[in-house]
Amino acid sequence: MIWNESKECMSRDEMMHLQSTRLVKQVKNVYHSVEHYRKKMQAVGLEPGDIRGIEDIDKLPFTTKDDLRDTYPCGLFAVPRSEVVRIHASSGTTGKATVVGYTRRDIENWEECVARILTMANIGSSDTVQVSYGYGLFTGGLGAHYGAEFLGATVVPLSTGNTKKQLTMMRDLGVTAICCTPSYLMYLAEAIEEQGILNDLVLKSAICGAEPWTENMRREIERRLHIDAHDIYGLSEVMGPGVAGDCKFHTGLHINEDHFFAEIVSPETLQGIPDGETGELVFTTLTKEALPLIRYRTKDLTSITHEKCECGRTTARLSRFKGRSDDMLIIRGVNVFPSQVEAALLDISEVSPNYLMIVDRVDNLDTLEVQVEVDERFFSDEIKELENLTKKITHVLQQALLIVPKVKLVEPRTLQRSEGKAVRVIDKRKLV
Ligand code: DLL
Repeated sequence: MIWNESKECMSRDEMMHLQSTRLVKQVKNVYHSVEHYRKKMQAVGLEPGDIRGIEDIDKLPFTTKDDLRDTYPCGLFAVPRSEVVRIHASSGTTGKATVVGYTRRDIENWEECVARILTMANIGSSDTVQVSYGYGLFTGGLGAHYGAEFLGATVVPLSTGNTKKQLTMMRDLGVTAICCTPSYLMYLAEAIEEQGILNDLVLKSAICGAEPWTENMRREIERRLHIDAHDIYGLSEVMGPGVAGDCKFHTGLHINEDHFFAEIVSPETLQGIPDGETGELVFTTLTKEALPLIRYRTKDLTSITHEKCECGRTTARLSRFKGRSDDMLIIRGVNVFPSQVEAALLDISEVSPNYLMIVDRVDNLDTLEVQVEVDERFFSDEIKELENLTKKITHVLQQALLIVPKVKLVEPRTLQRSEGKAVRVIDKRKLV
């Protein structure tokens, strides 16, 4: 089934026409409502009238996470606060979070986008959907929740953690679909095998995203749980989950193109590159009211195709994500920048800002160890003192990163120094 045939199966000409009309309106809107955009456009001598359609998009300046940071918290909002009905946030590159907002209409469009993707995964009103993405400032939980509810499905809002309860609910409530990160689903699959309860479950599909995963991992999940596993993509700045997702043919993620115009550019030259070639994904939000973004550089690496899919949808498709062009890590679904660790450590006088992050995946769960050099002036042989310092650093990093790292103190000047770019991260996770 297709949730919204009139939008998902438009001819390319109709889609481009719709995108053009929406872009022209959005550019006028941001020029008049957001000082930061107006200044950026004026700096390159651009007026709203210069943008007459999608073919003019590359005249517009790019937007990056820095623009959001420089206008923290809500400087890019295009509506008065009274029209904002929801706020979410994700990690910024340093101490400051990236704050995003939604009007009532934004939430309605978001619900629709997620409902389209759940429909691609064959989920409908008679399904019971367990949402095991985190609820809160992260967009995963509430985003999936509203979309599933909009579809008319029965939603079980479990959020993350408490695996025992997740499995009890899944079995007792007859859950037929689950939304969670792929690594957490692998972890659940193991727990299900250990408890020998697979035959008690009626699970038929999973909608996984929020972190990179491979086609092999998707197949492995399908094999172990006897379900269909689907990919869902999104990012808080642009909306949250539901920007794109894959249908039963698994030949790329269909973009909700009537809301988000996608470009693929070279991260070096920022010039557009042809269909099928890998580059950085850039989005312009065509309908967002609270936080419209013009040519937002996602830093995600992928390629695009505009060919019609076997499922009947005509929307452009993104290939499975191949990584990022910056140093952002995704640990247990949470975005982490090494610069956040550095910023947090600078506030602790007993340590030097030399650190090493070791990311691994143990039993399908991501782990983070942060090795920190103790400052010479504070180095002590007293175990109690070192324990207290470890606790203090763990607490500070947990506050900054929203995940609990394992902190390991090391003696002064023991972490390897590098002559070029410092090596701050060792990521041992192998995506197979
Ligand atoms: O992760 C939104 C989301 C929630 C998507 C639940 C899907 C499911 P952020 O926390 O802002 O938002 O992180 C966005 O996560 O730029 C990608 O690098 C990565 N990402 C998200 N989905 C996928 C995916 C949510 N399907 C960042 N494959 C993005 C690979 C993904 N990477």
